[in-house]
Amino acid sequence: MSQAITVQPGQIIERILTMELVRVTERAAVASARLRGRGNEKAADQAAVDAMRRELNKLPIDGTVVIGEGERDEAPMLFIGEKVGNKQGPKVDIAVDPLEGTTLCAKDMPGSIAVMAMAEAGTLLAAPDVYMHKIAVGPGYPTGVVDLDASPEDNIHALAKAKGVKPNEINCLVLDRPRHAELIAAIRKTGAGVRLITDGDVAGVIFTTKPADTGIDMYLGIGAAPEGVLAAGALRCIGGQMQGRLILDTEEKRSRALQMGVTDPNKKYDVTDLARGDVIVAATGVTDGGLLKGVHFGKDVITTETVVYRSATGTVRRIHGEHRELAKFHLD
Ligand code: VTB
Repeated sequence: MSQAITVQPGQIIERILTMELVRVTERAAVASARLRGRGNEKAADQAAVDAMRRELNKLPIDGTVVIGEGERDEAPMLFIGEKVGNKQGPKVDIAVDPLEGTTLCAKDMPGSIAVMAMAEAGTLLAAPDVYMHKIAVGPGYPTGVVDLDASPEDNIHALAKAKGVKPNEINCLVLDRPRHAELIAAIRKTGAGVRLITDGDVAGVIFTTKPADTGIDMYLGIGAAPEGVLAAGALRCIGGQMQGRLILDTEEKRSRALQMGVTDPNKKYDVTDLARGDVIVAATGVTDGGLLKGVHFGKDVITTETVVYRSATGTVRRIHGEHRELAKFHLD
């Protein structure tokens, strides 16, 4: 008896592409991992960009980079608006951060990843490379339990109540930056804990989706906008709530944002405004970290760990790769 096909026709290609995304982030991760601990952020990033771009251009997609290495004049590769793929496939938006946490990689510290998202064309926010105020919590809470415009105190109390715990049992994750001194003090005043990270807030947001494993209930603070879109893509797949607002504090930033289609500079974006269509997100560890193991180089084998999220089904796969055809990796 033949089995009914349960995948919608329009989604079949996308499903097959899930594994292709894994290949792309694996290659970017391996390329930059060779430069771990060399103190050269630029070189590590460039290696990841080259590998990611080369692999993306092999994919059967008609892709447009909406989140990339920068605007055309400042980034020769994977710039915003660059076309990627062999054009023999669906029109898709591409968001990349070939090496998220360049400093972590250059210093061989935990948590650098190669990450990308692919989504239905026109559905990812084309965010300029500016800062974004962000707040995120994992799945299972009532909609609107926390709010970007509420005080940290109110958010912690609301979240604690919804979780059924005391505020001092809530843990928040914040980027360790001087700009967050007040935020950190306000969180601690409630009795809640703050885990500080030096970089890597894509993973930081994702940590909120598994508080029992990560110990993190909420992400708060100001990080980069492109990373906000990538994190939102992952939350669309796993569940959870996120809000963000671009920080457009100069005329130059506002006009740059306007050129990218941002007509309301004060808009509070919800997770579905940041990534509103079908989306797949893949991330491979570069250095060992809380989300993923890093790349390990053996004599005859290179190992990688990748997680790939798909919004159409909410499926999350963790893929432990053992790569034995080492010759192809020497390109990287
Ligand atoms: C964060 C962090 C990134 O940028 O988004 C941060 O998660 C924000 O910028 O890994 P500042 O470093 O200027 O504070 C990164 O550090 C790099 O993109």
